[in-house]
Amino acid sequence: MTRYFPARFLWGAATAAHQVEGNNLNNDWWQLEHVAADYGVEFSGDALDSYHRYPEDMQLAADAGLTAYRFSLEWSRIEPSPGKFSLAELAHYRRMIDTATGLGLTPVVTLHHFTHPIWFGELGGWLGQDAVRLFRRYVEHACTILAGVEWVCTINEPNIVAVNHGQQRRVAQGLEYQFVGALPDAEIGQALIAAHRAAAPLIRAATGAKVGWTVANQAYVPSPGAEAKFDEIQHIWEDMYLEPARDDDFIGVQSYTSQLVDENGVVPHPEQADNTLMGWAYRPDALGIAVRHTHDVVGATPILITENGIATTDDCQRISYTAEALGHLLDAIDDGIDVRGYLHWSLLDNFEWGRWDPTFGLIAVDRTTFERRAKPSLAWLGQVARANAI
Ligand code: IFM
Repeated sequence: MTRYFPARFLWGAATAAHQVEGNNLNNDWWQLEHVAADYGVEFSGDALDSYHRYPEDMQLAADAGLTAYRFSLEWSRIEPSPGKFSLAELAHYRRMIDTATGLGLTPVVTLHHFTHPIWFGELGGWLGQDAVRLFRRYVEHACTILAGVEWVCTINEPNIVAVNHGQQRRVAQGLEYQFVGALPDAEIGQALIAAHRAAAPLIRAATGAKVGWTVANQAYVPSPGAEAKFDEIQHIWEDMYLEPARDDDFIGVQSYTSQLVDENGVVPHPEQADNTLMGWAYRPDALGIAVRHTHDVVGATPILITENGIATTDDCQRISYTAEALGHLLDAIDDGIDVRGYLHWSLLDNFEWGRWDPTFGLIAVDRTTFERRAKPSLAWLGQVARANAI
């Protein structure tokens, strides 16, 4: 049976600057990659050289039939030192927007995707006294190149930022890095919420774009009797970041897997043969759980799937995972949830934050020649986009 998606549904793929551009020398991740190299953290280096090759990346997406491309601006390029803005870098990102639009791809622009300039970290990062004002000032300058952009995400996965920066904070306090079971740091989370709340109205006023942020949904499921712990975990992990979206134009749902919560908290997922290359459970149904939970919290705010995908070397598995996830998404849409589009993670096999082996891409890249090779899943998703149906 053919099942259709709503009219004007966006079909696209997503990337983030640091994961594809290369040579982002001036951000905290580049710094971390050097400091943590002895612990097995890999370098982003040239990444995929998408800083120069983005027209080819976008062309491949458009030729396949996709209608949207989500990418991020790199704050550390735009504001290399405090208060000094690069007009050339702003012009670079404007060219990306124009290239996407020229190819028939709706740009979905993220202003902050995990990285920040080294100087921002030196001023205390998200807990620095001036963090919100500094982010707002960067956003003000970013707005100068956003005319005509319809979708703007302020901050990507603030809940994961709060986990990562929370860990850095623990280490700075002389505590151990928690490899398992780390929770988002609620104080950092509150700073991110304040930054989002300061930036969103500004972007709306300056550009008329739809503004929202994107939350990493865990699709938590309670084990019997663990409802109280489940509520606590869900609030600290997700709901405190979803609640501000009630005032937004959309909420970005990012979903990969699902996890159980018992009376002790999130149950670590065991090693299993069908785990993805991230070590996550193979759970295409997570997208449906994530969308429904998001809807329960945000109410009428429209949903955009800003990330969903799988790290695998088996492209047939990528297609099956995505097909099944889209089926669950359609079930939620059929139940009346307002979903505006689906952006696959990721367009390219990219730098997975310290690792190169988890391949999420619809396109493989030779990292010595930078040659792009579209995988069958790109053509498959393009066909779904053209038919607007599965
Ligand atoms: O690669 C990341 C992305 O940067 C943010 N969301 C999850 C993806 C897969 O881990």
